[in-house]
Amino acid sequence: MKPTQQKQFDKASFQDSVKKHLSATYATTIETASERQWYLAMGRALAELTTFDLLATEADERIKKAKSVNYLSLEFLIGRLTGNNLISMGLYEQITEAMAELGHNLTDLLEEERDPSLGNGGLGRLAACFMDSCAAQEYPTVGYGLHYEYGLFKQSFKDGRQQEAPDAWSGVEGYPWEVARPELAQEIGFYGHVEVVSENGKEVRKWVPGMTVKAMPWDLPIVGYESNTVYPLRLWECKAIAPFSLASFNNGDYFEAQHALIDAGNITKVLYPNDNHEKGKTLRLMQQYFHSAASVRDILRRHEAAGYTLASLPKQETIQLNDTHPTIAIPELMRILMDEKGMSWDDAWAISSKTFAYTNHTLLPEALETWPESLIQRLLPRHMEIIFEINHRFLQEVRAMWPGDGEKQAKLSIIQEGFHRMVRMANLCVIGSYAVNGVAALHSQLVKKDLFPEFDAMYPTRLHNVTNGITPRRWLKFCNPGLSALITEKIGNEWPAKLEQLEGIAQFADDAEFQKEYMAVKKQNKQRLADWVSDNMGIELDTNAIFDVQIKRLHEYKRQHLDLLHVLALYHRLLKDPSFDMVPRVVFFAAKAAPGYHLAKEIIFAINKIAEKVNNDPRIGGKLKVVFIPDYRVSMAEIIIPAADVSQQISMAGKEASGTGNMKMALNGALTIGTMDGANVEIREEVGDDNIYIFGLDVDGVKRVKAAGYNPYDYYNADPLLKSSLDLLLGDEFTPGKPGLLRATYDSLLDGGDPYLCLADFASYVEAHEAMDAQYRDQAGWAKKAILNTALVGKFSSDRSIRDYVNNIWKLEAVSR
Ligand code: 26Q
Repeated sequence: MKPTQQKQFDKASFQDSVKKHLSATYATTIETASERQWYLAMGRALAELTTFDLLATEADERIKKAKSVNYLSLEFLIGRLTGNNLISMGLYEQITEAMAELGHNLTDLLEEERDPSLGNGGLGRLAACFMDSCAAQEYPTVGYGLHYEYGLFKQSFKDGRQQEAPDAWSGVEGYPWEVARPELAQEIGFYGHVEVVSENGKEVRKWVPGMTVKAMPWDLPIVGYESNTVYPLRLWECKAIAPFSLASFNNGDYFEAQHALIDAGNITKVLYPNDNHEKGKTLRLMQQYFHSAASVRDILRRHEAAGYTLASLPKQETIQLNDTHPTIAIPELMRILMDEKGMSWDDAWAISSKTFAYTNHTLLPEALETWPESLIQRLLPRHMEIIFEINHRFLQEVRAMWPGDGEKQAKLSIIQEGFHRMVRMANLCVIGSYAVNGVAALHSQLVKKDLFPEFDAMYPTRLHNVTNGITPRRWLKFCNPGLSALITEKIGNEWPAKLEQLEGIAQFADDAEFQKEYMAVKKQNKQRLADWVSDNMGIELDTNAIFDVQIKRLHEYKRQHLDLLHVLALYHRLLKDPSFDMVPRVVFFAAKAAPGYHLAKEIIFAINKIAEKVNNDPRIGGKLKVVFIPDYRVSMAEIIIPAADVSQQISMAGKEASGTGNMKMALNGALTIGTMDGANVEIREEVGDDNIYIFGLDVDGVKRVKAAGYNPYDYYNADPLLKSSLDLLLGDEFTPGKPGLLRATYDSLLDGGDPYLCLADFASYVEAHEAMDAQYRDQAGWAKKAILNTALVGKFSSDRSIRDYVNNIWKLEAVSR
C-alpha cells in the first residue's frame, strides 16, 4: 500500500470498540476506569484491527505460494508495540484525536505499556528490527520465538548494587496485542528412548519420548510500515499436558520423567539473562528444543497445507537461525523427514542442508555454545544419533580434504573430545546450513579468517557478510519526532522507508539556520532526558553540558570500566586544578549485568559509588556529573538516544561483532567515540574520518600487544594521569570510611591482567575526548558533524540488511498487499 492510500479509519466505531473493551474485557466503566485500563482497552481495540490484517495476510494465496523466511530466535526484544504500530498503521494523529475526545492524552496512555523484554540485548533487538523491516518491505516472514512468562529481570540499585526482580511483562490482564492460536498448538516430546521398527520391510528408527508437553502459540502482529501487510511473531508457550502417559515408560524413563514433570511447566517461565555467555543448563537446552521443534512443525504444517511436497521445502521456505540457539532444529528436521516421513538419509539431507542458514553474532570463546553429549543423549536420544551420523559423514569429507590430518579432524568435528564429550553447536550449524553470515564487514572477515578458516576452505561460497541495521521507524520517526519533522520539512516524508534519502540533508550541514534548528531539537531532547532524570533520580542536569552516553549490556569486553577511568581522570584533573578548563559533561551509563557475572556487578557498583561522590562534590563546580540510569530497556533507549551528544562504542577491537546502538545514536546525531571494531568501521567509512573520533588499538594492534606479552603495569607506571585515576579506586574517596570496596575493578585492570587492554588504550581514549571537548566549543562545527552523521548513515537501515539477506541468502520475492 502506498502512503497516499491511507487506511480507512472510522473514529466513532473505534471509540465504541474502546468502550466495549472497557466493560466487556476489563469489567470497568468509563467513569471508573484507571489510566491503565484505558490503555489496555485502546490496545485491544487497535489489536483487533491488526488481527484482521494478520489473518488476511495469512490467507493470501499469493503469500502461501511465495517463498517465506522463518526467523528462529530465542529472543525478540520488541519493546512497546502500541506507539510503533500506530506509526506503521498511519493512525497516530487519528488515534490521538479519538482518545482526546474520550478525555485521554495518547502520550500518557502509551506510558502505561510495559516493555515486553523478551531478549537480552543486541541479538534480540536485531530480531525485532528485522521483523519490522520484513513487514515494511513485504517479504513473507514468520518470526518464531518463546513466550516467556518473565522477560529480562527488572534492575534496581540498592546502595549502588544491582538488584534483580522478576519482570511479569504481560501483567495479570494479559498483553493487549497478543492473540492465542490454540488451533495451531503442537505436542513436543523429551527424554525416552529410540526403538527400531520394521516398516514395509525397512528398518526405521523411532523416538519414543518419555514426556510430552504442549506448545501453545501466541501471535503478535508485526505491522508493515504504511502497508496492509501484517506478519506474525509467533511465540510458543509451554503448557503441561495431563494426564501424562506413564504407560510407555520403562523404569529408567519413568524416573527421568518424574524429574521432568517438575520442569514441564517451567520450560518457558523465564528468559535466561546471559548475554554473550553460555551456561549449559538442562532447562536452557529444553527451551531450545521446545522452540525449534514447535517452529519446525509449524513450518511443515504450513508447507503441506499449501499443497507442496517435502522435496520442495527449500524452494518454499528458508529457516534463518539467529545464532546457534535454535541449532537443534537441524537434527529435528532430519528426524521428522526420516523417521516420520520415511525418507532416506540422502533425501532428507538434500532438503535440510538447503533450508537452514545461520547467523553468527559472536567470536567470544565463552559465548560459543557447547552441550554435553550425555545431556543431549538423555534429553533427545534420537537427535544425538543423528548428530553422530552428520558428524560421521562430515569427517569423511574432512579426511578427503586433509588426508591423515588428525588435528584438522579434531578441530572441525562436531564432537569435542575430552573427559566430558561436548557437542559444538556452531560446527553443526556451519555443516548443516547453506549460508552462514557475520553481522558486520570486520566481524565476517574474522569469522572467515579466525573462527572458521577450514570451513571456508571446504565450502568457499558458504560464508557471507550481512551488516546489521536498525529500523528507522522506531529509532528515528517514533523516538525523535522533533528531528523527524525537521528532516521531513527539508526532504519530504519518504525517508522512513528509504533511509538513503537522508543524504539529502547533507547539503544543509553548513547552513547556519538549519544548524540552529537541528541543535534546538537536540536541546529539547536533552531536556526531556534531564526531566526524566530529575523526576526519577533526583539529579539535576545542565543541558548545556555534553551528554556523553554508553548504553549496552555490561561486559568487560565492552569496557564500561574504560569509560569510568576517563571519568576518574576528569575528576582527578578537576580536583587538582578547580579552574581546569572543560566543557561541562554528563556521563550516562545504562546497563544490566548478568546476575551471575560478578565482576560486571562490581563495575556497576563502582560507577554508582563514584557517581554519588562526584555529583555531590562542591569542589568541582558542577562540571562533571555521572548518571547510571537503572533498568535499561527499549523504552528507556527511546528517551536516551535522541538526547546523546557523544556515543561511546569502545569495545576492544575484534570483540564486538557489530553493535547496533552505535547506529541508533549516529542516526540521531551523536558523534561516535569508538574503536575500530564491529560496525564502527563501516560507520566511519560512511560519515568520514572528520565526523567520528576513532581511538585505540585496531585488531592487528591488539594481536601485536598480546603477542608481545601485555603487562598493564607498564602503562600504569608510565602514565601519571592513568596511575592517579586508577589509584582513586583504592582509597575511601568514594566509599567513605570503607577503603578498598572498589578493589575488584582495580584488581581486574592490574593483577587480573586487564584482558581487554583498557590501560593500553587509555591515553589514546583521553586524547580523543579532548578533541571532542575542543570541538564542542565550536557549536557550528559540532552541529555540522552531527548533521552529517544523521545524513550519512542511511546504509544502516535494517531495510537494507533485509534486502541483503533476501538477495544473497534467502532468494525470495516481496508480495505486496
Ligand atoms: C547462550 C546459551 C545459553 C544462555 C544464553 C546464551 C546467549 C544469549 C544471548 C548467548 C548470547 C546472547 C546474545 C548475544 C548478542 O546479543 N550478541 C550481539 O548481537 C548483536 C546483533 O548482531 C551485535 O550487534 C553485537 O555486537 C553482539 O554482541
